[in-house]
Amino acid sequence: MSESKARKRAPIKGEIDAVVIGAGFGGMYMLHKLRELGVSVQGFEAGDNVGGTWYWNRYPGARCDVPSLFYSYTWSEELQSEWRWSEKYAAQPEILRYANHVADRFDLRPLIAFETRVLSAHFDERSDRWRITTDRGDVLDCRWLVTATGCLSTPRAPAIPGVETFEGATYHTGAWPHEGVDFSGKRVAVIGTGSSGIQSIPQIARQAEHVTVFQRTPNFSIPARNTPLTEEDIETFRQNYPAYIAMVKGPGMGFTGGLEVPIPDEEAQRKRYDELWAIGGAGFLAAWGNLLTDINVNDRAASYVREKIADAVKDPKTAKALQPFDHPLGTKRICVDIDYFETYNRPNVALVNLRETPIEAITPTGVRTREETYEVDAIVFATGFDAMTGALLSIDIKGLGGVDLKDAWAEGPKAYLGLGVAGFPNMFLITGPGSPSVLSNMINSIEQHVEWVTDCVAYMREHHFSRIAVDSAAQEAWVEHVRRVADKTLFPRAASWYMGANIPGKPRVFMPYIGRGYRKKCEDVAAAGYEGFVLAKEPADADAAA
Ligand code: N01
Repeated sequence: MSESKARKRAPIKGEIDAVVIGAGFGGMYMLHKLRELGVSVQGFEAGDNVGGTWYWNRYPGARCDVPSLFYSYTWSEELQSEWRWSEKYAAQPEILRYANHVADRFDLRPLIAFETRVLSAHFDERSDRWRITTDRGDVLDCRWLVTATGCLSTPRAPAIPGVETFEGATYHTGAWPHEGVDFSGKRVAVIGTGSSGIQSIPQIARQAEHVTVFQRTPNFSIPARNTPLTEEDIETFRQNYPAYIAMVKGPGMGFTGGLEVPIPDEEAQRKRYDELWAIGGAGFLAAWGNLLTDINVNDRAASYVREKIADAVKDPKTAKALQPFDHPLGTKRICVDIDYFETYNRPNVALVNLRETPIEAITPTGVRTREETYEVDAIVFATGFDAMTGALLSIDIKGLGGVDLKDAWAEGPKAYLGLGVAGFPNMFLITGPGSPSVLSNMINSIEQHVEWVTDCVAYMREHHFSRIAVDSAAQEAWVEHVRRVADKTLFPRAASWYMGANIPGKPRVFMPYIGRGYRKKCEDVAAAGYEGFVLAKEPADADAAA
């Protein structure tokens, strides 16, 4: 959206209690809760509507990999009972409709300035307030800054030589044109085979004249077995809802990794995999509690999936190239697909294995590998995101002493509980690095963080605190704990975006928190008067808190 097309409005200036950046599921709920608390709040959103990740990722086949009944807010019974999902895994348009419904139902739009990017956030230690500026000329001073900028919201296109010379159309799955794309009669290159590529390739192949998939690393994918939801499905879910809520609010946030469980013999294992394969979806990873911690257990499950790929793909060379080999199952985000591997049996789809023949350049008319040039009309980059930190670090955020967040995170992101950062008082991250975030059901994690932040703001108001600052020793201890817990799993063995490995030069740190008991830890911290944070009544000696 160019600035000239953006809706005109006067710049917003002055003082307010809180600013929330982002109007996805995190930002929307945060706005609702703060307003409910009686806090004056302004939201800023780069898009021209709500929905966050579901606003931007409109590529064909975009669909949630968490069952829709679970990918729903739980904080409003009315909302829960009046919204009806149509499919087991909702497609992007339906999730976006849900986000819009929430915005209307709870009258959130008046709180949000759309088509507005926050440029800077600078902390003023004399007033304990943040000064926020935007690309629309807004200048707002606020006590609390909440970043709800999303974990996967900064699309990344690789710097392939010659990309700027390409004369056809280029698209990124994470910034898809709103009007959609008609690939009929077109020769299309898709670069990237993560979740976005795996979801979009079957859909593009149905429409385009020809699709060439450029794959650097094959990924594990489990069939979704998507179906329409029946009245019976919904009734069963309603009946089990209290148990579901108890599980969500339980200490483990539903994550069951790391358990030592006895593994039965080969035949019984196979039976279990057959059952889970027939059910479909990411639940395959829950086959055994130690699937993500014990390489022997993982190897067997991975072999099973590789066999399934070989069964699905007719051409043996293509099947071989599609079998993941360089990471344990589930240590890169597991993909959930509809007809992905079967799509390679179509006569109009070809796979180029970049491990054998890397891309050398993009030419004005196609993609050139070491061995061949592929003439195409369009290129789809399904090349992922600068995950977890990209959106935050694209904002000029300066905390105590004018320290830049980019410098504070030069060795990788450091945050206490994924909620706050030492040296950046009164700033809260929704699902920040060091919290379960992308390893959990995002909606549940968002709700937990929003509610924790709301309670914290209420506490500060009640006790007349003007500053809450993360204690750097508590932060160091938490970061170390996050690392140690991750090291007990197989996750660090994969060059994944969880590790920052997809971005050249990004420090390799396992960013999400994979341990159990996270919710309880956050509750205990709050109950102990915000242990690990330093609260101050007056704008004061900042160093005491940093
Ligand atoms: O991105 P990715 P994504 N030349 O980073 C390849 C969520 N999501 O957008 O592995 C050639 O996973 C790269 O290859 P390699 C979900 O959490 C959710 O697909 O680096 N290839 C890889 O194949 C997911 O994990 C849903 O060797 C290049 C691909 O691009 C996350 O978003 C749906 C390349 C990037 O895969 C990210 O998924 C979609 C190059 N220079 C996404 N550079 C749901 O279902 C990169 N690649 C909810």
